[in-house]
Amino acid sequence: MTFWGPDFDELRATDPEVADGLLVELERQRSKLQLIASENFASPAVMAAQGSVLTNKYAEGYPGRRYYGGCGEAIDPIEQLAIDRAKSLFGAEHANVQPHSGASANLAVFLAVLQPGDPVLAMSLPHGGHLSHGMKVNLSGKWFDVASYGVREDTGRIDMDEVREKALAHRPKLIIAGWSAYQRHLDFAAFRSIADEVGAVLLCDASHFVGLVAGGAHPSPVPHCDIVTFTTHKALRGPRGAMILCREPWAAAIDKAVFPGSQGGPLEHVIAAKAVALKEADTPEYRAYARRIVDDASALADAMIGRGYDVVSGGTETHLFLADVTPTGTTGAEAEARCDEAGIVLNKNAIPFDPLPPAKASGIRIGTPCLATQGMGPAEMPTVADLIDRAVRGDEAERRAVRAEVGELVGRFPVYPRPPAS
Ligand code: DSN
Repeated sequence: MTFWGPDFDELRATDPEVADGLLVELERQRSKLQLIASENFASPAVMAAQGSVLTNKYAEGYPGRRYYGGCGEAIDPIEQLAIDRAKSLFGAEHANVQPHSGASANLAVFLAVLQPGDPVLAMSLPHGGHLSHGMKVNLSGKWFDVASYGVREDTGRIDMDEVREKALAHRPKLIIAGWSAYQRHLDFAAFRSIADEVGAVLLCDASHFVGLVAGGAHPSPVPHCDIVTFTTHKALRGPRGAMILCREPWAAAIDKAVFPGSQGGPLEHVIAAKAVALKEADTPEYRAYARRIVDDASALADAMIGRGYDVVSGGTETHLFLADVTPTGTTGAEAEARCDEAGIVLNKNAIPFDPLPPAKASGIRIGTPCLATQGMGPAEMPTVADLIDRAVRGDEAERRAVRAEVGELVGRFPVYPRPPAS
């Protein structure tokens, strides 16, 4: 059978502007150092599933119970494969693979668990939480009564006694464990015990670290939590999207909250790509990859500390860390811009108790999932730290020199390799 799928020549003929943009982005990803902690390079197999005829199919409902004909031959088996692989990989009782994004997954959980105005306890955004965990201008902050916990100023770590005190005072109906900028393992057992003490449902938003969990390089929240949400495109290296795992008693409510509660037709091409990513994650190669991400992050954090940066909590156990750039006389925003000029892509980030507004911020967030996908190991991390440091502290000429060295480094660890010149 001839495969009918993405045809770049066809795109170039039909829409050269979009085709050119795509090539520019491919070159940007290939030629710079990608240190954004929430990004990765999806495999050709993941992208082939995503860029397929599955995009043409409506499939509202779930496998075996759809509101459209034509789902039985391929759509149902593929979605069921994704569900079964997710349950098996994470040891979960139930999986819903339809959420379009992490925020959509969290929204579905709120719909399943909460009524408007209900009390919620979640990590504060300025301390590393996520906007969908109760930020004032987000739906979660507008519709629920959200109290927040944070990290201790002296340790940079979450204090579970403080979480318990806040839970006893606020009596949340839902407690959210999870973050987008924190470098330590969460104490899932302690969260469970607090949730039980106050009668709360325990949700873990594992978006950032679920790829490490899949590879056995991070403790799993699944045995401790009622519900776990996560995006599939970070360290897990799947397509842009999300999933929800839950205990069986929550299964019907979660499925109903995703569809028809908060979404319509599922993106079956993305679900197919999620299935591929889950298969890729269930391999010894992926487990070695997950370990390398953590080893790289730890080595890079140590190398940054050695160059005078204050790393929040003094190091990392995950795929990322926050480095305070104040000792260099810059802000996070300036450091981000200087790094970009030198071919190093990262993001400014508030550090806990940051005196600067978020648009400036005192820190930068550095993650290693992309570097590890390229095959860089701890041995390369002192070089990466040196390039970041010189980009941040140096002048324009220095940044030009760094740009050239970045090109040389990524040339030795190519991602999406170029075909040989003909
Ligand atoms: N925006 C993602 C991040 O960069 O952490 C989280 O949604």
